[in-house]
Amino acid sequence: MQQTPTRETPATWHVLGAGAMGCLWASSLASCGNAVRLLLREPPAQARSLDIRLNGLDGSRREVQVCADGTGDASPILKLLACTKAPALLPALERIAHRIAPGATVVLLQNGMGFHEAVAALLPGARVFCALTTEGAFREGAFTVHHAGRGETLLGAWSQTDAAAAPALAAELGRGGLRVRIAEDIREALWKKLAVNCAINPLTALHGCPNGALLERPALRREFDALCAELATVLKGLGHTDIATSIGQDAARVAQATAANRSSMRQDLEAGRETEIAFITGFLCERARIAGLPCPLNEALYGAVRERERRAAN
Ligand code: KPL
Repeated sequence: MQQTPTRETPATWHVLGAGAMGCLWASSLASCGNAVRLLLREPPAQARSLDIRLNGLDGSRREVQVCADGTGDASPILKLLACTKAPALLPALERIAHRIAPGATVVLLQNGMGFHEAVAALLPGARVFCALTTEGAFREGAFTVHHAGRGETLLGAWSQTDAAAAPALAAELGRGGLRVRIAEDIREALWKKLAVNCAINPLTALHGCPNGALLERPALRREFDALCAELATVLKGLGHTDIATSIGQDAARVAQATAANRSSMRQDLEAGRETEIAFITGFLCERARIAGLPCPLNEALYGAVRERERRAAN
C-alpha cells in the first residue's frame, strides 16, 4: 500500500516585538512565503496589514507586508519568535500565554540570561529554543529597519529533549536569507555572550563612551582590565573554565570590532529606557552570590546602572 507522505504543515509565525530585530526577522520570514503576524505592545483594535520597510545591506529598499494582531485576536500560536528586550519578555509572554498551543515552537532572541527558566515554567507545553544574534540592525522609524551589518544567529534548544528539532528550525529560520547556525552548546554560548556584555555594557553605559574607548582611554582600560580579571575569577568559580580563560581577550576583541558602536545598554540608558542590567550583570552577581563568590566590581556596576535608571525615571 502506498503511504501518504507526511508534509510539514506551514504555520503562521508570530513575532513578538517590533523593534529593529522584530522587524528584521518578520520581514525575513515573510519574504520567503511565511504568513507573519506581529504581536505589538499596543495592538490595534482590529487585525490589520502593515508594511515593514527594510533598508537592506546592499542599499536596497523593500516593503514587506505582514499583519498585526488585533486586541481581540485569540487564534492559537504555533510558532513564536520573541524579539522584545529582556525586561519586557515575561510580561509580554504572560499576556499571550493562553494562546500558545501545546507543542508550540518558541524562539527567544534576547540578550542576557535568567529568563529562560521562567519562560520554560510559564509555557510547560512549549518547545523553547534560544537564539543569539550578531546581525546589525537599527530602527529608523516605526516599522522601518536598517539592516546595517551581516551577522549570524546561533540557535539551540533550551531543553535537551527538543534538540533534535533544532536543525529543521534553523533551516526554516534561515530560509529568508539570514544566516542561522546550530550551537553545539547554546547554554555555554549564552554564558560567553553574557560575560562579554558584563565587561562592555555597564562601563560604556555609565561613562557614555563608545565601546572602543574601553581600550583606548588609559583610565577606562584599567577599569576594563580589572573587571575582566574579576569576571575570570567568578566564571572559573562557577565552572565556566574556558570562558574564564579567554574573557579578557574575547571582550577586548569585541570592543575593538565594535569600537565606534554605542552599546545597547548605553543606548537604553541615554534614551531613559530600562536597561538589561538585571539580566546581564545582575544575573552574574546572583549566581556568584549563590556560589559564595565575591564580585564587588560587578555589584558596584549593577548598583550604579540601577541608580542611573531610577534617576532617569524621575
Ligand atoms: O552586544 C553588545 C551590546 O551592545 O549589547 C556589544 C557586543 C557590546 C556590542 O555593542
